[in-house]
Amino acid sequence: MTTMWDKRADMIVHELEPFNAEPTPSVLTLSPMTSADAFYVRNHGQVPELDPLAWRLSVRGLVGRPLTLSLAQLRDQFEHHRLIATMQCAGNGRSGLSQVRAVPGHPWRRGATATATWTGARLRDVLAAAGLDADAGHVAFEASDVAVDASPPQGFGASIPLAKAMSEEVLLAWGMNGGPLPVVHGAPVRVVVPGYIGARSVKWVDRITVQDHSSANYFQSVAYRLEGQELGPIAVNSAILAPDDGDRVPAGPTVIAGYAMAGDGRGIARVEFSLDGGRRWHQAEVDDQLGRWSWCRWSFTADLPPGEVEVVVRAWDGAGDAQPEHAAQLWNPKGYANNSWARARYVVA
Ligand SMILES: Nc1nc2c(c(=O)[nH]1)N[C@H]1C(S)=C(S)[C@@H](COP(=O)(O)O)O[C@H]1N2
Ligand SMILES: [Mo]
Repeated sequence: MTTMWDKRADMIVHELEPFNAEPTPSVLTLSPMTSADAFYVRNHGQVPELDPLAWRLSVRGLVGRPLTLSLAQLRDQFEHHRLIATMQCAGNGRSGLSQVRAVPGHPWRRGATATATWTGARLRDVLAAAGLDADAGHVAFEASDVAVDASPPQGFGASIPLAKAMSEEVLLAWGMNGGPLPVVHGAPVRVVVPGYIGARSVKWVDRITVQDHSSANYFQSVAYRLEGQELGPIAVNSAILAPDDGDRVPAGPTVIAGYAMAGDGRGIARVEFSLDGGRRWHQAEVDDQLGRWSWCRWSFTADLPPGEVEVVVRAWDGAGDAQPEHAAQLWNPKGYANNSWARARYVVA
């Protein structure tokens, strides 16, 4: 069976055009890395079909030598780097906020996140080739897809602070999981900003502008803000993937599994679970992180008593930050950054 953009047939499709979809939670437990057919897709506009031979990347603004690079030049003139990074949408977990009070936007569960190996050139190497002016402060990206949900409709764009842009982890990627970057994920080239909300990892990027202020693009200056602040690093969060919320499970020892993700390379320090609503906590087993920019998978075996059982999970990052308890504490009108405790209710028979 052929499916949209070669995705699994069992994806939860939030919108067909533009295509927005996430995997069912249990699919994310199949392997530590996410296969391309299960990787969530977040599109604000139609996927542009770009000719890789005609594609050009311009680098301009506060630089000494503006550049225009073809794909071949990008690949030939810059060192190749490979990195494992988790992509995560700021709207991941939005459905939990909608349960508090309605929010517009796709009701993402906690599958708007996935982990891949990305191959590309370092943004900082390209910026170094262009030569930064002294007053450079932000690096802005623009793409060729037209976002219909922006006002006015415009190409998708974003920016990151110069310090992040000059870090070794930010890539201009043409490869994913050892193969070519799929079109729906941004081919010919996308930005990968590990540890930041997915919206900063601009797909189909064709313009890079070095400037002294952040991007005026709708998706930086209006959307993806929380309490007036531009969203950047991800807040520590976790999800229970299997068994899924609402599942019937047999009484007795049950393996419960999920992921935890820390923002901006802070790493996961520990993951805890509770079977009594947060009075007593126990440690989950946390797998080795695949790399500084990756989620961690965790699991534990719980002896579930018959009846209705709620399992809650919270993670701590390396900076000592923990997930807040309730989605109600986090509710915001656009439904971003719901990093409240992960919860799953089971009917134990
Ligand atoms: N050009 C462009 N880049 C984009 C987007 C988009 O709509 N257009 N969506 C952003 C958002 S909100 C997210 S979460 C990630 C999703 O990346 P994925 O579709 O590869 O999972 O891409 C980001 N980059
Ligand atoms: Mo996103």
